[in-house]
Amino acid sequence: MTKTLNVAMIGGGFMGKAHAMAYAAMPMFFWPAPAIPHRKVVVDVTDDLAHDARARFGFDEASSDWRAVIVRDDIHVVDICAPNNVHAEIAIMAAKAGKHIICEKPLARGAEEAKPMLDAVQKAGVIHMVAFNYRRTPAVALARKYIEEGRIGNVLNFRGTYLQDWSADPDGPLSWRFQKKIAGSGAIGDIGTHVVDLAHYLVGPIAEVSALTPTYVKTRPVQAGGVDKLGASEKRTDSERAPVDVDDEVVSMLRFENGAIGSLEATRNAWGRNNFISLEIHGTEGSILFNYERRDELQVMFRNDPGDARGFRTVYTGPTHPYGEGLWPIPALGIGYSETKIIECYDFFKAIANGKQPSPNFADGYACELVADALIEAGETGQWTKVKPQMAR
Ligand code: SOE
Repeated sequence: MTKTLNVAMIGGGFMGKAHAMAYAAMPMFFWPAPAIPHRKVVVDVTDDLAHDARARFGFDEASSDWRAVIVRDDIHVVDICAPNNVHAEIAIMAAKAGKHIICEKPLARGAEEAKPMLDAVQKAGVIHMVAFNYRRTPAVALARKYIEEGRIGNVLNFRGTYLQDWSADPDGPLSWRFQKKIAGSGAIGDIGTHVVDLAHYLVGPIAEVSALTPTYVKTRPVQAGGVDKLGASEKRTDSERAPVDVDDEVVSMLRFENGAIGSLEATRNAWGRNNFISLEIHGTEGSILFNYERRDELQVMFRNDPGDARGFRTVYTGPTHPYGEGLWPIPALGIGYSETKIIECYDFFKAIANGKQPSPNFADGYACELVADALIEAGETGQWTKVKPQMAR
C-alpha cells in the first residue's frame, strides 16, 4: 500500500507556497504516487504568520517553534524553505532526528557551512535533496538525455545565464537576499548556483573559474518587517538605508574537469529580463539551446541533419519526453514553475520510497557551494580560481 509521509515545512513564504502546491498536486500527476505527502505542520517566524500559512497552504497544524516540530515522532519529512542562514541548523537537527530532508537552494552560505550538513545526513542515513528545480524542467532533462546518448557528441562549450530584474531598482528594499550574514552571497548564491547546478547536471564538475562580481547598488531602504519582499513591491524612498554587502552580478568563465569550457552570468539587475535562464551547449555533433521563458521548447541542431534543413529546430516537450508519463497529454500544453516543483517532489518521494539518494542531493549542493566560494574568491582577487576538492575542508 502507498505510504503516507507527514511533512513539516519550515517557512511559509514564496517557496513554501511552491512546495505546498507540489505536495497537494504530486499524486494527481504521478499516480500511483511513490508515497503520499501529507501537509502536517507549517512553521513560520510568528504564530500569526504560521496560522496564515496553515490556512492558505492546507496544513493540519501551525507552529512558530521549528525545534519542537522537527523532532516529533509523527514527522517523517522536514522541508526547509527558510532563509539561507538557518538551513544548516535545521538540517543538522532534522538529520539527527532521523528525518528525510529537502532543503531549498543554495544549500548553505558557503562550503564550510554545507560540509557538516552533508556529514550529518550521511551519518544519519536519511534521504536528502537540494531544491534546484530547474533541472526538472522536462526540456532540460531532455537536453541531458541527448547529451548522455551522445547526440551532440563531446561537449565543447556551455553558456549559462540566469537574468532577472527584480533588484534593478535602487530603491527596492534591503531584503535578506542582500545581506551576507543571512544570504552568504548575492546573485551568486541566489541564482548563480542554479546555473552551476545545471552545468554540473549537463556537462560535469566545474574545475576552475574566473569572475567579475560587482555590487551596483551600495545601499537599500531598510525593509519593514522580516518578510522577504522581492523588487520594488515595498519601495520606500523615505526610509533609512543600510549597506548591501553582496554581489549584484557575476560574470564568469568556466573550465570543466572534462576539458569543456564555458561561461556563467547571473544578475538580478537586468531590466527586462524576468526569469531568463538560458543554456546554449555546443558539442562536436550538434548544439542545444534552452530558454526558461519558453520552457516547453528545446532547440536542437544535429550535425547530421540534412544539409538543406540546417539550423535549429524546436522540439516541444510532451508525453514522450522525460516525466511525460505524469504531465500533460499534449506537447506544449504548458509546463510552469509549479510543474518543476511537482516533479521535484515526485523524485524526492520516489527516492524515499526506494531508499536511494536522489540528485541533486546534499553532496551536489555542497559541490555547488565549492563553486560559489570559488566565484566569490575569483571576484575578489581577479584571478582564475580552482574549485576546492570535495573533502578538502
Ligand atoms: C529570487 O531571485 C528567486 O526567488 C530565487 O531565489 C529562486 O531560486 C528562483 O527560482 C526565482 O527567483
